[in-house]
Amino acid sequence: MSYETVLVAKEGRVGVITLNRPQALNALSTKMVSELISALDAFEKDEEVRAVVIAGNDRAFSAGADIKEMADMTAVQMVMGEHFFPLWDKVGHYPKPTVGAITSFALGGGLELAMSLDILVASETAQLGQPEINIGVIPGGGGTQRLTRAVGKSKAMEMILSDRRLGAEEAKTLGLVSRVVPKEACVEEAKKVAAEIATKSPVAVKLAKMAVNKAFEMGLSDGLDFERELFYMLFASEDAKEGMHAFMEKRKPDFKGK
Ligand code: DAK
Repeated sequence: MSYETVLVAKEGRVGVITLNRPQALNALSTKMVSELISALDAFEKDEEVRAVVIAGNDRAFSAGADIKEMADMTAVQMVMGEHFFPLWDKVGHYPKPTVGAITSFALGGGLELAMSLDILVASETAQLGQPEINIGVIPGGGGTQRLTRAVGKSKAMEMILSDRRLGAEEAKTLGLVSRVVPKEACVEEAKKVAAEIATKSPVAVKLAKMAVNKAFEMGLSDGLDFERELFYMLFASEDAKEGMHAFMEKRKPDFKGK
């Protein structure tokens, strides 16, 4: 399939989607989000793809929702789905592992998109923030919830109420991103993280991702029970047998996702 606003490539077992509206700092237009979701859907169905990288370009990961597109919309148009908003939650519910390459600005919906991914790699020059307050609105794509869980109340309040932005190192210290690398290495580093995950059992990866995400939704004892059930369930997979036997036979496992 060909797209206008995203670039799509497959590198071995890693699917790579590059947001590609550099002239608008990758502002999230309805078209771009639709194409992003359609590329994600294609990678979900593609058994060869075991992890997906979503990357920005030199100028931005994304500066948020396209303000020019959104400015004159009515609440009713939004409720009735005349925007990308109904598609939004698909990223957070994506079953395969996702790695974000925060090449530069991740602002507003750009940061919210990033926070819906599993692992974030940031460039040294990245700027992360929720500047919606400057245009008279609040985060609407998960920022008040995901950012607060990630960085705590005081820092989240400062960012959301006053547009205080985080640099990459501070974001790493707070746990919002997991690695910081030079700008030119950012996308490659994200691909490396994804490629490493792609060597593991896709069944175990999928269930591990589900279990970690539940940590944000369940109380501790329910979460522990949930984890235990998934752990037991994995003993029904061929991959778990393969992994343990490969260990005992001192060879590399060959995981088939079965
Ligand atoms: N929308 C549209 N165009 C944008 C844009 C944006 N968010 N950000 C940048 N651009 C465009 C600029 O208009 C400019 O275009 P031209 O004037 O050249 O045509 C071009 O990109 C370059 O931008 P600047 O000239 O401003 O570049 P600077 O380096 O001077 O500044 C900046 C970079 C990122 C600091 C600045 O552009 C900026 O402040 N941008 C706006 C950031 C922002 O306010 N983002 C939040 C938008 S609201 C939801 C899901 C998601 C959302 C809501 C609901 N649901 C599921 C319900 C998300 C909402 C948002 O993100």
